[in-house]
Amino acid sequence: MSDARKKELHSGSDEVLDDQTVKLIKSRADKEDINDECSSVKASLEESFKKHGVKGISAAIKDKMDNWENEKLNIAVTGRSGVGKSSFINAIRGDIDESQPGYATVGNNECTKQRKAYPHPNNKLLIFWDLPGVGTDTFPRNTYLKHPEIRFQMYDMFIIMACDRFTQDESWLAEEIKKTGRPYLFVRSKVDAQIDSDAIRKRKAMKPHNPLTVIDEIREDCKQNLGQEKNIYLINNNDIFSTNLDFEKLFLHLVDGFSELKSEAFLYSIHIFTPEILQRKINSLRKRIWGMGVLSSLSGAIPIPGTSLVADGLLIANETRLYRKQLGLSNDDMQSLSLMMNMPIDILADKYSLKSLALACTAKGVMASSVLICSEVVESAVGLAVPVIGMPIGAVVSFATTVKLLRSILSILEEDARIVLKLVMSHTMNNMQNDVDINKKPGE
Ligand SMILES: Nc1nc2c(ncn2[C@@H]2O[C@H](COP(=O)(O)OP(=O)(O)OP(=O)(O)O)[C@@H](O)[C@H]2O)c(=O)[nH]1
Ligand SMILES: [Mg+2]
Repeated sequence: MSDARKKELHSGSDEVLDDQTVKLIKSRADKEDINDECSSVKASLEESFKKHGVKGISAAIKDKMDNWENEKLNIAVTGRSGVGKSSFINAIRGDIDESQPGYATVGNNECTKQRKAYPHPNNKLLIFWDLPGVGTDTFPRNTYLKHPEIRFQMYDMFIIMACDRFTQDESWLAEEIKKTGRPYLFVRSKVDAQIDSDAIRKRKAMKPHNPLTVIDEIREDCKQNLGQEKNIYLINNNDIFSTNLDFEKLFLHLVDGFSELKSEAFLYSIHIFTPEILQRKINSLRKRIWGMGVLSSLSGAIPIPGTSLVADGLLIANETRLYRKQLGLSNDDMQSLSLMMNMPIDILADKYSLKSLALACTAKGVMASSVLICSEVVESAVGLAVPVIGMPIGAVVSFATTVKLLRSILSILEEDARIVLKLVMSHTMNNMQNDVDINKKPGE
């Protein structure tokens, strides 16, 4: 173990998790069957082990686990002036508002004549590029692709945006992108404004207004103008969770539209939560666990005093920190939740049975708690779960301990994340309902 690692392991508080949390982790760990995990990875690990030895596997897994952090992602958002590009870029980077750094200025008077980069606050390598739209006086079709402001070749994905009819210019641009093999999609913004103006028209004409009909009409109009194109998303930049609109689908399209590593980089950078996005994050984090088990069995695992167990406390503590951040349960997230709910964190945690704060453990804390959590749980698993043939028994124990602990911790945090998401969603809905009530004229 390196000196830096030793220092990190022994830094911070060595507080043991409280009794209740230990019991909870233990009961979950008891239920986790890790053999399915093992059998699926065993073969490929044995292969790499033969080829590269212990060091080779370690490096390969570390690369697989952490490489998303080094992935560059350039996403172009193009569209004519005023269609809502800046609003979208703020929304997708986590609903950034005017008071936050990196806010893209939104307004009616600005005009996109120069491209501008907007890095994601969680990941400076994920950049949204605000590009001028095609077909204007300054950016006519015939010079658009070669224009020095556009740099057409450098993007991993194109988002083509309009707030009313898509024209032949946007279809032409899609054709040009298709030739390069890069992915693209269409976004139709300001759907809410069209719904509102339909409501006014219908009210004047004393006809019934149905927002779903307006949405269908917009979808049909997009189809008419874009022909065979399938990837068309209707959104309201001011409310990314609008029901019946497509922000969540658009987000998932972006996740799925990239290669594996870029897809992970996108998923892990974005701090937006809906039930489906949360599920994707959980699935992805769960997939990392076997690799973490192997890493802990290959390096850094140290004996847990007084037992036959070994574990890599630092690895488990770091991974727990990643889960909490990814699932919207970090200390900062909990502070924001407490502000939003106007309730001190401990009372909030008590009222909604949230465990994530209790899991804010240091490496030393994990090691101390592992004794309590793991002794019988892991011993019963050893022998069944051999990650790689020829490994010493200590490594096997470490693998089993790490996998069981991480699975258990993730499943506890998953429950918290779902509770928090429900709280945030119902709070947002209530606020919006209040806004509607406030804006309602008397007698409406
Ligand atoms: N109702 C509604 N208004 C929106 C939406 N998106 C943007 N707007 C408004 O439309 C106006 C222009 O939005 P921007 O985001 O500045 O548009 P832009 O494409 O960046 O404009 P340029 O920078 O001039 O090219 C602003 O007043 C926004 O508040 C939306 O989805 N719904
Ligand atoms: Mg703008």
